Amino acid sequence: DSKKAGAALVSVFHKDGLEPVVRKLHELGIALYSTGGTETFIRNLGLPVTAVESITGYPSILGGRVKTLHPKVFGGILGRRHLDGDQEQLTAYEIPALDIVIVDLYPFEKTVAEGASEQDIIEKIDIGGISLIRAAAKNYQDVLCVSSMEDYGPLQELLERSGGETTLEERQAFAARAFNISSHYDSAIFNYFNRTAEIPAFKLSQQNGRSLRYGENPHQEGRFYGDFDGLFDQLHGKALSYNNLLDIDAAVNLMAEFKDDEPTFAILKHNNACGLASRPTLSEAYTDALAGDPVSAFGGILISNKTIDLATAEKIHGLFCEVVIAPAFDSDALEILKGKKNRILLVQKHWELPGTQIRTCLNGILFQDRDLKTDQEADLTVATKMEPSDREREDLLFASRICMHTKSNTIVLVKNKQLCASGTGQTSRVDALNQAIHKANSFGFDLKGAVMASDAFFPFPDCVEIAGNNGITAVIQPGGSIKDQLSIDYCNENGMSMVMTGTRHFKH
Ligand code: 93A
Repeated sequence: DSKKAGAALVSVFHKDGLEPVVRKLHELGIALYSTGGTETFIRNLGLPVTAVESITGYPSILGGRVKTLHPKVFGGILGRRHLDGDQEQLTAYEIPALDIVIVDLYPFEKTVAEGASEQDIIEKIDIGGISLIRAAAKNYQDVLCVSSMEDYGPLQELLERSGGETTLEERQAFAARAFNISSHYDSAIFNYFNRTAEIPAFKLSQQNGRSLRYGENPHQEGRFYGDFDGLFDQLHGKALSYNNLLDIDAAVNLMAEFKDDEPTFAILKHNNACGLASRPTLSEAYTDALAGDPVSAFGGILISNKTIDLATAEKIHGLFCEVVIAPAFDSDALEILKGKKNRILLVQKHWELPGTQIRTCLNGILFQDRDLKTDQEADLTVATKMEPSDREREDLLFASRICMHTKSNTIVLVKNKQLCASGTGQTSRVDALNQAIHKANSFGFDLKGAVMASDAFFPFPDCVEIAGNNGITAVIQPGGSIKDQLSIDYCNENGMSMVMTGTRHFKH
């Protein structure tokens, strides 16, 4: 089913990158047909090109709204090469067969994003281009459909390799991509018209033709719809997996809380922090983050709020880890970290995360605002006779920022801007606290003077009792239990302080 192309129709918005493609088409003896601006572009390269107007007998009319919408164009794309009837009609009406269609659509989404006027936005709804794409993709049996400037490169490679011949499989792959482009384009238009619509349109994210290495487990296929490249540059390492993405999401949300702090390093496993520390240098922050749980750190996700320098990279290199995320890497640091072939190195380009969260549920979709309510100094009400010290206040807010990004039920223990341990995803708050204390002790932390954060209120005074017995001196929690007073009484009788925030931070 290999086919040699005779003619190509080229109608593209973005002309950059087009030159080598049209030069190659010409070199291969493939005739070029084109529209207005694209035709001028090709002619200026000194290549022969036929204007679509000379096939249709119509000029571009209505300010360019109707350029290619004509049976003489669409007939040449949709005609089935193996049907005698179709071929007879193409001959009878003098319709030239178009075997390759190259389109790059009007940039509708970009125009909306730039805040253009209603009129400008409406004019950027491509009608002819999208029809060309749909027609060419529908007739993939005979026609190769190139549906965006991102496919100029793959087309070029194909032409170099095959001399203008394409296989059915190749044409089908380009057609699949074309329908992804066209459906995404129409979804974007729908979202613009339906401005109350909350569910955005996502594009399938592809790396080397595949979306993800695999799903949650290797026997599960996985795909990611979204704009990974908008947030990250991958500098090194293997393709991402489903779990990598979930961990990366947890990591960037957590580190966003510390983006303006002194150097801060976090290590995550299974979407939860197992180490986090803020220090005068990043290298110290890394060491003290790792000390939080050097066992869990194996195979973890590392993230920092500052450029990774050589000293930090040398330390990281000794650890087996899946992903390292940072706003930048010093070149000598990068050299070292690239020493492990599979290690995924990501530059995080910005901190703007979507204000909404979407997940599937019972064959439907759950939708909510992201929890952006970070507890601040001004939100704290001291409930006890004892006031927390300045150092404790700082640690309490530090702990609450980790707490809001840890799976419920959770208790987070912090001392001197270092995560000592947390209990994560437990079915009872007492279990979460006991897990945290056990972990902290096993890694050699002295909890005397440590602080405790809880994602939700204490229904009973048992947690503060256990905390007090283990040397913890200050507590931060939302408050709001009918038995709050029992916890407050215990703190008052045992020289502990407690602050209420009024904000629950469940994370399920
Ligand atoms: O206004 S349109 O929807 N009407 C058309 O008939 C048509 N045909 C191609 N826009 C149309 N196009 C688009 O024009 C293509 O998708 C491409 O983005 C652009 C190329 O125009 P030019 O070659 O004049 O730069």
